[in-house]
Amino acid sequence: MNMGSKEDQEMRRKILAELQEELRRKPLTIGVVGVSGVGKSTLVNTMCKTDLPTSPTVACTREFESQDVSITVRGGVVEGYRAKLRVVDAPGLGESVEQDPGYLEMYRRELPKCDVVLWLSAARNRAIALEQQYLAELVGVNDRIVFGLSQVDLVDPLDWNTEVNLPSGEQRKNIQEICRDRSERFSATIGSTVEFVPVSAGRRYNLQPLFSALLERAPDERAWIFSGVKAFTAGDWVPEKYRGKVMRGSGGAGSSSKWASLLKLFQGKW
Ligand SMILES: Nc1nc2c(ncn2[C@@H]2O[C@H](COP(=O)(O)OP(=O)(O)OP(=O)(O)O)[C@@H](O)[C@H]2O)c(=O)[nH]1
Ligand SMILES: [Mg+2]
Repeated sequence: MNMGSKEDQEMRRKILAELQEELRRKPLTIGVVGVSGVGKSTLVNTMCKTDLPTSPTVACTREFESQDVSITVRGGVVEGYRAKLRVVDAPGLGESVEQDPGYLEMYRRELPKCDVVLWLSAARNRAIALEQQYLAELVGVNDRIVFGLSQVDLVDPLDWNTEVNLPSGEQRKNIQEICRDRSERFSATIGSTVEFVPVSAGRRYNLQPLFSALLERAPDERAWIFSGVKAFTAGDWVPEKYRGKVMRGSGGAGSSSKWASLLKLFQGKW
């Protein structure tokens, strides 16, 4: 017999109310940025199942485009709960000298609103001086950046293993080498350690590790919501101010096992 189920239900209701309130105030917001053509809109389309325009030939996105999506909690006692996630697709930097000042202005205005910034850099682009310049300029606007090495399916020798949907052995070595090299260069630019996550939106490759890296980079005061939609695992995901409220409201010194069971509420999935 489950002695604490009523209290558990009540506590769960309160936690969800807090979560919903915080998400209503400001959804989890991820900004996707980088130079033109690295595949920002394509990645957003893949993640959010949207239909943003993309182009194989010319610069495409002209404004910051916000997509609100729900990520559904899978598993646990609140299976089916939908948390709102905002993914913002940025125009590509470096499109032209005419456009750049305006785009940079937009970046300076929009990036502070993002919890996390996803900086995409195309695997095959070796001329990264321009990206380094933008990064040096924008890291002061929002430094919670995750770096994604995009379009890795286009790395030589172009023999993607379609059967298992993974890079071939040779490709994997080259991708690792590019990640290492790019990490080194970008680290030097911003003066702190950068690590690139290899991804391919086209092949839907490595999106989950990318998402996890984004969740981990969330600002401390919002990290509890991010971990809430990911998985309730540790006992400290709810900040004190909420925990106090929740525990008081539950009518007493809730047992640690009860609390632990509540921490398993969510198991978010992309
Ligand atoms: N092979 C491959 N092609 C990709 C991938 N991601 C994007 N592309 C292609 O790259 C081209 C540019 O993609 P976009 O998504 O428009 O790039 P963007 O960064 O949004 O470009 P701007 O809006 O101009 O800044 C398109 O032709 C995409 O189909 C990928 O993972 N693999
Ligand atoms: Mg675009």
